[in-house]
Amino acid sequence: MVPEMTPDPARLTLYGSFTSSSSYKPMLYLSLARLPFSFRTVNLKFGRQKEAAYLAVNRYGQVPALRHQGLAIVQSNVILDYLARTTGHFAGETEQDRWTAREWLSWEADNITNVAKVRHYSRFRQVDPAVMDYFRPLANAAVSFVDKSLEGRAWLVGSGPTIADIGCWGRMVFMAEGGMDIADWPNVQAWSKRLAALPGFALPYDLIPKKDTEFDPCG
Ligand SMILES: N[C@@H](CCC(=O)N[C@@H](CS)C(=O)NCC(=O)O)C(=O)O
Repeated sequence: MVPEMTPDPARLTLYGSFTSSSSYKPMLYLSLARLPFSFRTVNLKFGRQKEAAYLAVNRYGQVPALRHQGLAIVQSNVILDYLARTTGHFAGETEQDRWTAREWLSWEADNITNVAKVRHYSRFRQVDPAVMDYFRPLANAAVSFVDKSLEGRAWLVGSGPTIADIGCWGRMVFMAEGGMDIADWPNVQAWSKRLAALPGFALPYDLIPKKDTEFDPCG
């Protein structure tokens, strides 16, 4: 079924998919922020992301997408930035923190994406081993950089969780499905436990529904 394309403009409506780390990022934000929203599933297995109705929302033919107040916002990190700016959670305490959080999201898209690739090629698509030999060291290097950055600190930016943590963790969450053991990066592992202790936290398969759902945490 094609997801509903005429959502209530006043309500946050997120389009996403069950197995997608990019969808998990805004889902996690909304869950941690305890915000009400509508979830509309876009079934990647059936290619719904390439259908005209969805392409009208997200020209790249990918999940996620967010609709709100007549706007269509795509790219998971831009969605995180939008949510932080409009709903006021996890943006960062100071002006510098807010820019540093956005900087992490930009870095994430270049680097942690390699973790997603290793997971994708392990779980969804068989590739020549040479391809894995190329991406695995890049994935390891990205997680190692996060690990080093977390040395002696609880969160990537400032003194509390921000969209930087949600964006970076959200893309590396499936690392075990790519054969990457989080225990190899002790600071990352400790950080993931801090994230998991936040009210509203859930892992992707517990958080992202397989069908259209209304989330009303306060209702
Ligand atoms: N840069 C994009 C990446 C989005 C992305 O890769 N989405 C995947 C699922 S995680 C997707 O829709 N794949 C299906 C396709 O490309 O056809 C973002 O961060 O939103």
